[in-house]
Amino acid sequence: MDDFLTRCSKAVNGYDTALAEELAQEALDRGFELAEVIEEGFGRGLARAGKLWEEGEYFLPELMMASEAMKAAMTRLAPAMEKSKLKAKRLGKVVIGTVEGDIHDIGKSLVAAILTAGGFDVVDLGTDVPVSQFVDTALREKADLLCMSALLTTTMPAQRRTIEALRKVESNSFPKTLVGGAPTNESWAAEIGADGYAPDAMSALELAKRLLAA
Ligand code: B1M
Repeated sequence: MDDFLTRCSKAVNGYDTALAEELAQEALDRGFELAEVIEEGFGRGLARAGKLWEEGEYFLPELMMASEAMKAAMTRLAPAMEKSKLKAKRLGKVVIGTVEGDIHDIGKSLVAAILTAGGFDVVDLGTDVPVSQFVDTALREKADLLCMSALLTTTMPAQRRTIEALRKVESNSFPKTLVGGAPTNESWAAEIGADGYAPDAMSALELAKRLLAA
């Protein structure tokens, strides 16, 4: 399995879209655990491409091509994840998005995919999501959990503003709140009154299950 995950990682890191799709199909054919393939395989390749970009080894087009390879693999896996969601016990409804002013969508989409595969109904609002859209959608959808991703230190405060706005609304059913994204951490989550913080997609799934069971 480790060898297969390394091949998935290399396909994304090397922005080989055709190979990434092939490997996604192989994962389906061989019945591998898809959450693991996404997080430890393709996702790791993308994180590596991000690191190379930071170090100046990759330029923007290479980074974007790596993210396209990841998206192609995810598209191939999506129908199977939908099916496994139907088979899995429905665990609750999640509204997720990247906060206002922030267009980073790869990590957020990874979290959304893992939550979907793990049995949650996920409404993905995309990126640059205004506070009012988070709050309105969470209440309209009667979400059990509101997940906010922020990748920039300058956009982290939007997580706080969303939680504050949620608290001002009169409603009988409030979602729990979960924050994440590279610059956030446990103490930030505590400071803004979020119910939880997760460092990666798998921890987000585990924490979502724990929060909703509590
Ligand atoms: Co941007 N960017 N970027 N970027 N970018 C970072 C975040 C940065 C750290 C790079 C750097 O300078 N070292 C830096 C932020 C610095 C800071 O504020 N601390 C940065 C910057 C500065 C910028 C711009 C301002 C650059 C510019 O224009 N001058 C600009 C901002 C645009 C905007 O949002 N308004 C910008 C733009 C971009 C691109 C468009 C080029 C591209 C995004 C493409 C896209 O998403 N479609 C991009 C990328 C790719 C990155 C890096 C290289 C990689 C991010 C990524 O996708 N990682 C990033 C550096 C880095 O993080 N190494 C960087 C892979 C992904 C799987 O990981 O998103 O961390 P990540 O998600 C993880 C966890 O964080 C967690 O789970 C995921 C894995 O399991 N997680 C959650 C994420 N969300 C979660 C939510 C949860 C729980 C867990 O619950 C709700």
